[in-house]
Amino acid sequence: MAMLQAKHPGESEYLQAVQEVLESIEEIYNQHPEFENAKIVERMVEPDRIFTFRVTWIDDRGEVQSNLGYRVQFNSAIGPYKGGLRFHRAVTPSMLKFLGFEQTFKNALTTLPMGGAKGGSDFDPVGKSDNEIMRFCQAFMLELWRCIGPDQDIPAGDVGVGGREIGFLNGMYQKLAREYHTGVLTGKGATWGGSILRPEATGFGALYFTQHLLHKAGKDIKDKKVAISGFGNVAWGAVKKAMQLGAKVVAISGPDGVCVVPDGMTAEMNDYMLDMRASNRNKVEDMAVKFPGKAQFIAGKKAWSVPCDIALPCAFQNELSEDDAKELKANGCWCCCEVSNMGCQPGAIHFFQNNGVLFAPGKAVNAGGVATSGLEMTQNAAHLSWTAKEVDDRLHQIMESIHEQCVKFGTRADGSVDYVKGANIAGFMKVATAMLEQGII
Ligand code: 2IT
Repeated sequence: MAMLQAKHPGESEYLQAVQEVLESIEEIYNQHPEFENAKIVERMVEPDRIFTFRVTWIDDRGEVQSNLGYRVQFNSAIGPYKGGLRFHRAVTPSMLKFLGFEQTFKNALTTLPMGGAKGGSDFDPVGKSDNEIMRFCQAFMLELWRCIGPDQDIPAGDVGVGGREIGFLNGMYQKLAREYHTGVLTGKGATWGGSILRPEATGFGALYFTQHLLHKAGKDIKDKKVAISGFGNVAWGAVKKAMQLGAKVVAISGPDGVCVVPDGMTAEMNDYMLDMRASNRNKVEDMAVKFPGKAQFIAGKKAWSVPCDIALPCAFQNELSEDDAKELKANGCWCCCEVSNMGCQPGAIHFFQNNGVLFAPGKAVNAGGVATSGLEMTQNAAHLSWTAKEVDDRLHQIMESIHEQCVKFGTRADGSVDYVKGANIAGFMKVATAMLEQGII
C-alpha cells in the first residue's frame, strides 16, 4: 500500500478499494508463496492499460464543449474486458480505476468468463437535452470504438448511462466500425440484441442475494422495512423486487434529500422513477410533488435517517458514512446490503461488522447486473434470445453461487459469515490462479 500511495498520490477511491481487498486476502496470500514469486498482487492492482481521450461536442446553444473520456482495461486474465461506462461530473482516473479494480473481482464471482474494465467521462448529464446526450454519446464513441469489440472489451451502463445512452453509443459504433455484431455493448434495447431482464438485473440480483443472506441468518424479508438511496436504474430494480418479495420500501433518496414513504412504495411510484431519471433533473423531490400525501420530501436528509430494518445503498461510492451507520443502527436497522459500488465508507463497514449488523459488499451484492450482461453476450454470440424465465433462473443460480462462495471463504470460527472477506478471497483466488497459469505477461 505504501508503494502504491507513493506512485498514485491523491487517488483516494482507488487506494481505498485496493486497501480493502489487500486487508482481506493477506492471510491466504501468505499461504501461497507461488503468488508472491510471480508478484501477483503488484500486477493485479495496476490496470493493464488506460485510454484517455478528449471528447468535443456542441451544445444546444451552439457552444463548443470539451470533456475527458476514459477506458480503463483492468484485467483480462479470465476473459475479455467487461464493465460499465459512467457519465458524471466527478469522474476521474482514480474513480474509474477503483471501479475497474472492483469489477475484476466482481466479474470473477459471477462464474462467467469476463475480465474487468470501466470507463466513462466527466460529462454531466444533469440538465442536458436528449439531443445533447446523443451528440455527446456520438462524440465519445468516435474515440472509444477503436478500443472495444465483442471479444475484446464490452462496455455497458453505469451511473448516468442507461438504455438511451447505450442506444446512441451502439448506433455510432456500428456506423464507425461497419461491424454489425450485436455484442459490443450490453444493456441494449430488447429489439436490437438486448437481454430481457438486463434493466432489472442489478436490483433483482441484489434482492436475491439479500434473501440468501437473510435465510442463512434465519431471517426473512417479508414485511420488513427497506430504505433505499438513489432513483436510477439500480434502485428501480431493487424497489420492484423488494415489493414483489413482500417488503415495504419506506424511503428513497437523491442528492437533494429523501422521500419518506410511510405506507411503502407502490408500483406506480416505482414506474415514475424511470421518468425522474429520464428527466435529467436529478431531484428526488419530484416523487413527493407527483404523489402528495404518499411521499414526504425532507431536504438535505439521507435515506439512512429513516427508521428501517434493511438499508440498501443504490447510488454512489462512499454514500454511507460511519455516522450514517450509527444512525441506522440506533433506529433499528440490522442489515445493510451494499448495492452501489463501494457505497459504504470503511468506518461504516467496520461499525456494521462490530455491532451485529449483517453486511455484504457491493462486489457480491450487485454482481447480478454484470452477470446478466454476460448472459446477454452469450445470447448475442449464439444469435438468439432467451425467455424472461430462462434469464431469471440463471440470475438466481448465479446469485446463489456468489453467496456460496462468500460463505466458503468468509465463515468465521463462530459460524457467522464475513461477506467482505469471503467475496474478496473468492474473487482473488480465481483471478490470481488464472494469472499464474498464464505466465509472466
Ligand atoms: O458496476 C457494474 O457492475 C456495472 N455498472 C455493470 C457493468 C456491466 O458490464 O454490465
